[in-house]
Parts: sequence; structure tokens; C-alpha cells
Amino acid sequence: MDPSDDTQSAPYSSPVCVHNPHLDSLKDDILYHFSLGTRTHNLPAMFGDVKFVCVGGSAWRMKSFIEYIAAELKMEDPKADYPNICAGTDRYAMYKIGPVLSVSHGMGIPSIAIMLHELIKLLHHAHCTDVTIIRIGTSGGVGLEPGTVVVTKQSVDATFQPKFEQMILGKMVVRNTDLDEGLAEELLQCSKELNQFKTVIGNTMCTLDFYEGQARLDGAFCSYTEKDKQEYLIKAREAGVCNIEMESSVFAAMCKLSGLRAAVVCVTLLNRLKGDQMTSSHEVLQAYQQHPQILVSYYIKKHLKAKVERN
Ligand code: R2B
Ligand code: URA
Repeated sequence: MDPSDDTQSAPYSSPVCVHNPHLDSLKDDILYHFSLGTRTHNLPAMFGDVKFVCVGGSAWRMKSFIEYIAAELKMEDPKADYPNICAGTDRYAMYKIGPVLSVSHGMGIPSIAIMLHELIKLLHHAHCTDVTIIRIGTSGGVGLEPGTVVVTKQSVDATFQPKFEQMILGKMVVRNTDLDEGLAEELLQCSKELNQFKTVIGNTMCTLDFYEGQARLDGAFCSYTEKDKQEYLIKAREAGVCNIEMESSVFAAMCKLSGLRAAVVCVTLLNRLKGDQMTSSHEVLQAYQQHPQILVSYYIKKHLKAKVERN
């Protein structure tokens, strides 16, 4: 359907795309790491109404997010404990309330990539349309006050290039890491309305490692000096890098390929120009991790309210 053709009666809706002809010949598509499948589960009935997907590293945080948004949307049942839809496996955890799905992805590119293959197939098999997906995570800030939220403009690699490299059949395939600019701007606007914590838009560097890959001096191995580290991080900052984490590049690449409207919203837990270790208390770190949840919940609430007012 042509989205610009308003003579058609049905509103344009954007599907979740897979690009794999082999899937058509599968009688049952087993989403192994979710412990779900197309023959064992009625995916359209379970997930067909999903409009917002939030993903984050830790299973615990994604459960706390669903509890928080359920209360915000006034959909909570005080008696209910939100069941983990992926209880048949301990690889990932998944929770749902109304149109919101919350999924954990573990740490690093390989872990989130496996989860996203299965999540994209799940949304496709469930015939979901117009889905917005947001990674809510943690990161190390570059020259920012801890607790600041960074909405990613571009995800860049360790050489500050906006690309994701995937080895396929022994050949390097380079994928684009563009995120949805309009969504990033909307999230920034929401944070202004909320006025609870500082939020910036900037580039996010995605690395393959937490220690040497992020120029830390406190790993088991380190072959560079404090000066080398500072020079690298200053170069990163000059390239527009505001924060460093470990999943945004493949997240951006895979969401773009499947037509999902995507954003990355990470809080900074420390200022990497000042140190490497997490010295803040557990309580302070927990409070920082609420910031992306508060911002994204506000955004979702605002959208759902606007939809009710339109109808
Ligand atoms: C942020 O935090 C994790 C490392 O501590 C990693 O998953 C990331 O991207
Ligand atoms: N996550 C990262 O990947 N790096 C940090 O410094 C903090 C959180």
C-alpha cells in the first residue's frame, strides 16, 4: 500500500519485515532461545497487539520496567506477578502488559543479535504492525555528569565510524547503523517536558568488550598508559561520542533491516574521563538506571494518550 495515497480506506501500517525465503518452508519456526514456537504457541493471539518493545541487558531490570510501566499506564493488577513468557529458558526474559513488551538481551553484540533474530521473527509471525523498539540501557559517559541520559544519534564503532560489521559465510558484510531521527527528537522533547534529569542527543560508541575495548585501565590486561586512554577518549568525544556501551550497533542495524522504528536510550553510570571503576553506591546506580525507564514510559504514555484522543 502506498502510504501517501489517502484515497485507500485502510490506514497505512508498517509490518515487521524478515528477509529470508527459507522461513516459508518451515512447518514450525522454533524460537529456541525464547522457548516459543509457531506450532506450540499462538503468536498472533499472544503478541498481535504489541506496539512498543523495550529491550535491556538485565532480566531483573526488564521485569522492573514492566511493573513500572504497568503502574504508569494504570494497567497494573496489584495481585499479579508479571509472568516471564520465556520461563522455559533462562537465556532471555520477556514480560508483557497491554501493547508493551519488555525483553532482556544479555551483554554484548552476539547476545543481543540472537535475541533480535528471534524477536523480529516473533513480531513478524504475530503480524504486528507499527512497532517502536527502544533499547533502555547503561553506558559509560564521555565528559558527562553521571546520571545523564544519552539518546543515540548515531551508533559508531571503535574507530568512530557509523557501521556494523557482520561476518557472513567468511565475508565481512557492512551494515548501516542509522536510528530513527524523529523518534530521537521526540524522546529529547519528552525529557524536556519531564525535566527530571539531564538528557542529550549524541553518538554512542559500541564496543566488543567492557575493559580493553573501552580503554579501561582496570582489566586483567592492559598494554597502554593513562595518557593513551585519555587521548583516545578525547578523540572519541571530538567525533561526537557521548557514551560507550556494547549493543547499539547491531541493534540499530537489525532494526533498520526489519523496518522497526528504533531508538537507543542509555544512562551514563560514570564519567570515563574521570575513572573506570563503578564507585557509586548500589542505590545511586539503581536510581540512575531508572532514568531511561522513566523517559521511555513517559513517551509511551504520551503516545497511547494521543491515540485514544484521535479515536
Ligand atoms: C552496558 O552495560 C553492560 C556492561 O556492563 C553492557 O551490556 C552494556 O552495553
Ligand atoms: N556499560 C558499558 O558498556 N560501559 C560502561 O562504562 C558502563 C556501562
